[in-house]
Amino acid sequence: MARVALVNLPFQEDVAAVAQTSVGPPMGLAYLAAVLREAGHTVGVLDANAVRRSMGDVGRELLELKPDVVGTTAATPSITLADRLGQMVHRLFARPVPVVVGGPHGSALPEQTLEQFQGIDVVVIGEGESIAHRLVSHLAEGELPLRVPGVAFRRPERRKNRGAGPEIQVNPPAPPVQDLDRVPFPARDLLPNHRYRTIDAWPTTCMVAMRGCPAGCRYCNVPRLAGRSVRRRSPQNVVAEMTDVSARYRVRHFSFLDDTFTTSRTWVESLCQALMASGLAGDVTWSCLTRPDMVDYPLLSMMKQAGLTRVEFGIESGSPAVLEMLGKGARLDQIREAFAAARKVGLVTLGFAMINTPEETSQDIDMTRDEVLLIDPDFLQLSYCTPYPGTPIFDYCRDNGLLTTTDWDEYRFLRTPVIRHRQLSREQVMKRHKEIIRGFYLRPEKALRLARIALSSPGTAKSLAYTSYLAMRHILGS
Ligand code: B12
Ligand code: SF4
Repeated sequence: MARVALVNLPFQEDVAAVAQTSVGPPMGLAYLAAVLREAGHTVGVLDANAVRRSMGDVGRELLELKPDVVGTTAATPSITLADRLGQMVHRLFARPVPVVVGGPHGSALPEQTLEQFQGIDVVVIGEGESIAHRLVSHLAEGELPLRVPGVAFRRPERRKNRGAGPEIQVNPPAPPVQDLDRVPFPARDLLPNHRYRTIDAWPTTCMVAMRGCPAGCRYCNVPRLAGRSVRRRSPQNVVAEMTDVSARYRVRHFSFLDDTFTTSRTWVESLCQALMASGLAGDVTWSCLTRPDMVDYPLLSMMKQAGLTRVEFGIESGSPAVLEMLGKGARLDQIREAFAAARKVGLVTLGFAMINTPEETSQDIDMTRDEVLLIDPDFLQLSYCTPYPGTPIFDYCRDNGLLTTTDWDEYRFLRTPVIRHRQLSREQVMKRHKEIIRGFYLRPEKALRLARIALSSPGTAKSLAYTSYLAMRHILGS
């Protein structure tokens, strides 16, 4: 059996900005740790992001752990950091220690990732639970994972062409786990649980109740990463995990990471009933993310009764033309109604919107500015539309000469626009971004509302005070 170190890279400093102030557990790595441990491997998880460790610290901890295999997860803007980790691991150990990278970037571009980043030995495409044990066993024995599905790796013994690099083998995809109840609960005992917070709750933790999304938003990686058919855990299985976690770690708030929590009304109703029957509903709170066209007042009321305190929806844009371009599939009236219903029910709301979408005009940006003020969610996360590899928007931007860079470090949606705007310069786009954020947050009624939310519980006050500090630093400083 192998010794496996799973590293959550220290990316937070780079992504921190307004409303990007939550620090959550690396759920993918925690699930893999549980599966590998169940199979008999020795696993350590180093959440360098939450405990604010530098790459140098990570190196020192790895030397102590002496792993046979190192794994990490990477979104597009952290893929170069994953490569740095790999290069460091290759230097640190005299024996070969393979470095495996999973997550959205490698899943979208497995071959290119291996060509571009020599620190990465194996890319995992899509979900890892069904193959992790086989993969690690092969690698720890010094064998290539020739017949393990869902992975890509170099074949040093085969050359692509004379003089060119080694051939890259991309294996057929691994079938996604169908019965999610059979996956063990994430190994939270290996995580620094007290470090996790969200915008309005601390301490908190995250939950994953389902995988996949039926929608087809053109800017989103999820349908390709996890499929368009939704697989759900049973409500009983979800409640069992929440009960266990709240007893063990005294966590009082759970953030569901599921992209579209309310795709099945029946499932949500059963979950709410199970939460109420278990007594958890009065004891813990939770938040979730969903589409505005998949909720209504009665459903949100029931969710509130079962402990829901915050709901997050995509607004995306105030321009119907942009919504159409993005393939959002939700209309402005539905978006407004969803926020109004959430407010009426008494929920805290967070809205996601973006500017600098392909072919967007300056007037479209005005419409988005006006729309977010009209809808007035409690929190707003305004990003630059970012074309992540593997999405239709990426292909569109590439094919129409709208990509300003393929330096993946720049693909941070709150920080840098990477789509060429046809009317505005990059500086003008960034100025518009700042204006909208300031116009939204720097209002007396907003300050009052946030103060009221802060007073709702000590955990909320603590987290919101910190969130406000970071937000103000960002709004006023940059
Ligand atoms: C939670 C989350 C975050 C959290 C991360 C918390 C943490 N500590 O890791 C925060 C808020 C910090 C975050 C930030 C960002 N995120 Co985010 N995030 C998500 C979200 C909603 C859920 C991720 C999750 O936990 N899923 C559940 C677990 C079980 O699945 P998983 O992580 O995919 O892991 C599985 C497989 O990928 C695989 N796997 C993954 N890693 C490994 C490693 C090994 C060794 C193996 C064998 C397998 C394996 O096996 C796992 C189990 O099946 C996803 C949407 C989604 N549905 O995936 C977006 C998503 C991943 N995020 C996205 C984006 C864009 C970002 C940001 C770039 C946004 C920004 N600020 O600019 C940053 C980048 C941060 C970074 N790493 O550099 C995009 C990724 C696009 C891309 N190509 O990069 C996604 C897909 C959302 C989307 N709609 O497109 N994010
Ligand atoms: S943005 Fe949300 S609703 Fe749209 S495809 Fe992605 S996960 Fe699904």
